[in-house]
Amino acid sequence: MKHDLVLKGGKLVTANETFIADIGIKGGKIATLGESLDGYDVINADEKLVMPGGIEPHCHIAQESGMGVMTSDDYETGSISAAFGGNSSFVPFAAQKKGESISDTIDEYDRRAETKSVIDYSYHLILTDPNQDVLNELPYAFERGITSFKVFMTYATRVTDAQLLDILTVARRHGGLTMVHAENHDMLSWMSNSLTQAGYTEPRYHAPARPGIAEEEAINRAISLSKLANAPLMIVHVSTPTGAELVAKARMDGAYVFSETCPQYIFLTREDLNKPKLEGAKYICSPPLRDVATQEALWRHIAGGTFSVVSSDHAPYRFDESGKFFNGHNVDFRGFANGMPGIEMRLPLMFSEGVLKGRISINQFVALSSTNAARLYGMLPRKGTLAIGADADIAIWDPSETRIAGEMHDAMDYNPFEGMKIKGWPTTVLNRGQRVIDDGKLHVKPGDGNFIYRGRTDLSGLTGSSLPETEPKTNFGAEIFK
Ligand code: DUC
Ligand code: ZN
Ligand code: ZN
Repeated sequence: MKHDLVLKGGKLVTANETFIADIGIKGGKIATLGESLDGYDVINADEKLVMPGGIEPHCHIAQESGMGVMTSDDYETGSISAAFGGNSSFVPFAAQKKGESISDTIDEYDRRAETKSVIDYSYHLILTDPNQDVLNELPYAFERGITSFKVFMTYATRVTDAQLLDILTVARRHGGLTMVHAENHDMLSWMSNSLTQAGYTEPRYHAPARPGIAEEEAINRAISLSKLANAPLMIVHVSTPTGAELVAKARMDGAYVFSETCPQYIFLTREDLNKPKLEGAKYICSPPLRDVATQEALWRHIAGGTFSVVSSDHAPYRFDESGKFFNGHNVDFRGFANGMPGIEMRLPLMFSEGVLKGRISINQFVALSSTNAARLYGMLPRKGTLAIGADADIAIWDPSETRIAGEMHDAMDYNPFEGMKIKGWPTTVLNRGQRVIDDGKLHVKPGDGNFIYRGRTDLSGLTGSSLPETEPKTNFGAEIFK
């Protein structure tokens, strides 16, 4: 067979194996894995690593924050930056506004994405107003191929425990995944008020205002709620060793609990918040940066399998009045936009510091950067692996290229990882067989990315946590989860 495109001679890496082969692509899909394949077009991948394109599973693009600040990146700049960082698809958030129906939220984000994205995309739906009408409408999101939902345990948009149980239950019934931002709201408010009333207002006090114990308490509670509903839960941006241990324990028990951490928690510390002249505001993100001991513990949980994915939590707000200083300069730490960029840095950082420094294997890198996200968010086997019939979403990496991190392709005016020496960069990214990035250049146009219609979360390997009080055979016949 003559293929549209052949990748020749690369070292192929999946979540499970590493082997030398050509990849033959036809009609945007992987048609053949073999030797001496024939193609109208050829990319020489000798000396290179050929991996599934990254799937960025947590990023904020063309989204207003809880404080009403629009991210600097729209679907064009955000997707371009993601692609230069080795990603062939991404899943930002579609954030429901108070009182808005789910169909209106999805329609609005379709308008923001469809003529702009250069790579394939989907959305997680952020539920800020889970009233009964919205719960009744949730199955409609599944019809639209949106099968994951994020809720907050803090901020004005926080859900109560009962609301979280409702969402977990509906999501479980349809095979979806509930994602949770786990921090105890009252602990954060109390600490913030105590600090600001005593005059501790600079950006660095963002860290003590959000102590690790607030995350640990909320993670523990969220896991308990997930166990009660026997429903899958993804704890996003875990930043504490104890939080990770709670997840590891829940997983050992077979519960449907998953988690992610982010590069900022393993490469930066709260000392970065203490930079002079409000520079510390660049490092305000939530949960906040922690310390060196935390970095080491989180690496162990990455290597040991506690975390299914490492996401960037790219939340880009420029260091000017459009972003960090939307409230002006004269505000306390609560008044700065909350988040930092990193969509283009996630995979190079994990490759350079993870794989090349021997902290994780190259196969773990693929699992953490692509395959597990595809599995959890209903995209496997179409995305996230190098298999016959899969979309030809592929990243070719040069493991020897070394660069100092500097300006990225996003719409930001700073890079929190600037100055780091990074070895190993993606040189070519394909999305459905099309060159997105090659030779350092963009080869597609805004709008070439397609919406990814997603399916169910894969819960294989976990037994769940059915409790005697919720099981009809041990609770005197009461059917709770119909
Ligand atoms: N949570 C996120 O996931 N991103 C930015 C800020 C936040 O609270
Ligand atoms: Zn969050
Ligand atoms: Zn986020």
